[in-house]
Amino acid sequence: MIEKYRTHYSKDIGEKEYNNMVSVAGWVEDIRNLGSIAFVILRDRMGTLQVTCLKKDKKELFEKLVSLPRESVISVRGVCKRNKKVRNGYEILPEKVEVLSVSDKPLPMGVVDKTGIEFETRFDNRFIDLRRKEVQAVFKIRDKVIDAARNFLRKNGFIEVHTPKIIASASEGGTDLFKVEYFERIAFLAQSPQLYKQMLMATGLDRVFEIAWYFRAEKHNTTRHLNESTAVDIEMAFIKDEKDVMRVLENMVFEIWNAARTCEEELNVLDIELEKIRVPFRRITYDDAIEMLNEQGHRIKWGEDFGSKEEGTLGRIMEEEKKVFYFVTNYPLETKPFYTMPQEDMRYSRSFDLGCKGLEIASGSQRIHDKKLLIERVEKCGLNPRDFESYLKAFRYGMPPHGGFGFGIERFLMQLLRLNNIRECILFPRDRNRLTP
Ligand code: AMO
Repeated sequence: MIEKYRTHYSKDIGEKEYNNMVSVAGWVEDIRNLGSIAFVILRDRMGTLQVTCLKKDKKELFEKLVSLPRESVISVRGVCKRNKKVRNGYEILPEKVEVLSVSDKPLPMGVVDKTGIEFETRFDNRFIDLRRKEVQAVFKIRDKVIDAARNFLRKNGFIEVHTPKIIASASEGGTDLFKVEYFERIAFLAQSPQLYKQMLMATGLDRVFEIAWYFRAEKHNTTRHLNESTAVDIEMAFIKDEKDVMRVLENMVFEIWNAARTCEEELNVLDIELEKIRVPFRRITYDDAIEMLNEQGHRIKWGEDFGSKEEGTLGRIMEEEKKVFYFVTNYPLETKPFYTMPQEDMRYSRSFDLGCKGLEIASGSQRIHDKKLLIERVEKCGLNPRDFESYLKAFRYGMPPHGGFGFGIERFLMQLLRLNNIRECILFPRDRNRLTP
């Protein structure tokens, strides 16, 4: 690696660099000025290293270093010396220091200070928050997880697509839509790629996925909701029923969980040990789930959706069975969106949710592919088929049986990494109160 300001990262330096010149660059994490000697802790994306400057040898450099405010960005060229007393076994004796950016003081928040920093302060200064290694660890694992999902899906014949985010009609029902001024008309931000991924099933592409954005104007400001979130969305054609889709989902989750388990360094930073999981995941019908919940003192009536309390209880019951993931299947038709395939009795649907330790992290279903039935369901759900004309058209000229799921990336990460606020899992969260940074 040769960059203009650096030849090595802190971590790349080993025996073969000892007594040689290296260039390193990064943020000044800490400066200790002992009068005749100064220690500068420099942080780069791999870790930290120590720059040691003796006043009697390098008076000018010494003054330059000790006068720097913390978090300034510098590049240091110097000789690397073995030193067993320093944490990484070496130190850099500077010959040249270039100051690339001087930080303002005081800092709005510390990077290494152990004292608790207020949640809002952290998110007001997210670029600094993201300098902290436990925060970076979340995003390194997130990258690994998304990469593993992509690889898994591609291996299984899915191609990656990108569908419009400015749309004309609701994909998940009429409420929770963000309006957008679209020239002379009103448009909406997509709640999900639902309608488009289904339309793609009429093209012969057969298996598609999208790392998608969801925009939802949900007013509740909770630790598990974002107004802008991401998901792995898939749609697949020629399925027998929703069970084919569930198999893809559980195998994808199995692979990404195992990919996350290889992030040893990041998991260590977060002090997390990830247990082994097994497929297939436990399947519970909605009716059985109600029974289990009501036995635990809940009072759910048939036809009601589960709230966070019920989800939590279900998670605890599953934990006793040592199940991290579990499907809830066969939901009443009326709890699910218009595109969901009904069972023959028209009471239940061919749908499922995937729970993880008490939180819904994904949902999916077989879809209706019969145009007549679809229009009936649109109307039954209080929507106007005319608002869905371009979507419904795709069902008129040959639409195979199909199904898919939406898997919430932040929700999954939150459960994987035992974080208690979903905002930790997205770089710049959007919620009811936060639109910046
Ligand atoms: P659903 O609305 O259940 O289904 O969303 C799928 C998954 O996306 C995540 N999710 C959210 N995460 C954070 N904040 C939110 N506001 C939020 N809303 C949803 C959850 C959820 O399980 N079109 C269907 C999917 C499909 O059938 O293919 C859909 O959007 O993890």
